[in-house]
Amino acid sequence: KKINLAVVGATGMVGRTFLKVLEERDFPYENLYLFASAKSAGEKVTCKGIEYVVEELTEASFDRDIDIALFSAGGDISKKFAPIAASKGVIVVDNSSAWRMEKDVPLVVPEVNPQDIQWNKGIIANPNCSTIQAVVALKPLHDRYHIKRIIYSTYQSVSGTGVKGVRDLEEGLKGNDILSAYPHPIANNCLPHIDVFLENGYTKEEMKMIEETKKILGNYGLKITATTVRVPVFNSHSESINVELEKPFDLDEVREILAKSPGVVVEDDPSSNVYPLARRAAGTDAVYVGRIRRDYSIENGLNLWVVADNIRKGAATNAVQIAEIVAGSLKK
Ligand code: 2RA
Repeated sequence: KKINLAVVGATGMVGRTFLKVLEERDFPYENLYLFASAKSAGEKVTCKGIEYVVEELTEASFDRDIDIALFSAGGDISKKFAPIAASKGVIVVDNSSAWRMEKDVPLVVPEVNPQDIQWNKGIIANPNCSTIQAVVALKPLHDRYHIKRIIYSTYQSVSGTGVKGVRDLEEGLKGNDILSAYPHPIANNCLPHIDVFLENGYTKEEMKMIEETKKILGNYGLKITATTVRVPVFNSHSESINVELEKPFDLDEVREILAKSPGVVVEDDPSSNVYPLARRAAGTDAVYVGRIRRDYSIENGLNLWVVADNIRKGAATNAVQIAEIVAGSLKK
């Protein structure tokens, strides 16, 4: 049976990248339905050489033969419409944070915990971009050496905030400090403020990385802290990750394990100025790992520098990979 696929939020930055990735990977859909807000309805979008007219998303949108729906239209739309789609037998892959921590919603990175897809009840959640790239790098090390503690420090691009963030940086670099996405100018600045601040002094982004990592690695005992920072970079998130492992390790073995891990590219030769770079990662789907070195301040400590395109592997490609696994299971 060929798959009928819907994309909700088809005109947004991630939505458009969904279509690009579906085309690049020749996703096996027979029919494609594109939905967006009333404001964007009527827009024409092309995928695999065919032009589609974007429809307004309504409660009746799923009253047709749709097997899988990719959502990237914000948490409110997912909160309301994902259950409606699921109630009609659609399997939803949701890029918003609305459902990620629900106990009967698998939170999935295909290279890390694909098996969790099997217990979905109609909604599968795509993790936060900064979490996805981190767990792709950490999973092989967790399997081999068992992680005790993680310290995340991130350097996140403005595309994580969509077109508003990109515009703030574009204008800021021209000396026009508009504040549409951020409370302070982002040009020539670093903002330790992604999403909103919580009672505990952390931001929602920091708590997402902490809680989502535990759920995806299936270990709620992990000790994790995070500082997430917006930097004046257009695309790709860069992350300094410090891990304390249970078991002793040999650096060459760590490099070898990472180089063989699914979705990982090791770029680690500082003597030739080789380490992961945001500009090189942009537009690709790999998670790049470098600056692999021992943390001599603790026993079995390791430092990594991890970079990935936050719109592709951090959102669109990860969701399409999940949909490919779901499609494969439906076709049997
Ligand atoms: C950000 N990770 O970078 C968040 C949401 N995409 O803004």
